[in-house]
Amino acid sequence: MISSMHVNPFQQAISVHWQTGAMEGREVKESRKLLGDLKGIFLDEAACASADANTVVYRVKWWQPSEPGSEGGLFWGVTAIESGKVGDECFMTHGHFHANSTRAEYYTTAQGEGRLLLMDRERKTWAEVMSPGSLHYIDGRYAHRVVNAGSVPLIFWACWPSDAGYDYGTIAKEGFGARILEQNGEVLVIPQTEISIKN
Ligand code: S6P
Ligand code: ZN
Repeated sequence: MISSMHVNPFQQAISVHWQTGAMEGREVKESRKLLGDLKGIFLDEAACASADANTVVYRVKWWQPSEPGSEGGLFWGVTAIESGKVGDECFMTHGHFHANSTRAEYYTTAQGEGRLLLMDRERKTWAEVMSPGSLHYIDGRYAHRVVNAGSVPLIFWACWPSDAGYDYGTIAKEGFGARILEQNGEVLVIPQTEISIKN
């Protein structure tokens, strides 16, 4: 018989379903980003303005068992990005640097097809292909954004340190060094320098 002193209070507090991205539990937090929240993020501002601002672009669920900012803890979350485009550009996350550049992160894809855009402080940008089972180690120095390049929701799990923090401002101001467009069924990684006229 197991005495109560051996019962971990966290055990079974949260449950996840790998494939669907379901994550349930009293302490699970939830947020969603609408097109209207992502103004200035997409290239084609006219297309963004003419679309319904209430369109859901992505949802995030996460669990933070330790205080944000505290050292040594880990957070766990899932993001589901809808399939869709603004002009030729695929739906994507806002993207961020970690406020603490020594704090790395893991992503792993459960469903869908996409690209993980990574960028260093010199704006050098590259992409990793995301597909079911792909595992991505994100160095704490790199900004990260996920783009849904497929026809179903892109779902990925993430694990990151409780004191990673967020720097959204740099991306809001300067964007990434490349964009993911879909034209005639082809997914293209276009360097920002080649599309600067439109931005
Ligand atoms: C947190 C982690 C993810 C993102 C989520 C949404 O470090 O990278 O949970 O927060 O994918 O992206 P964003 O850029 O809106 O935070
Ligand atoms: Zn992150």
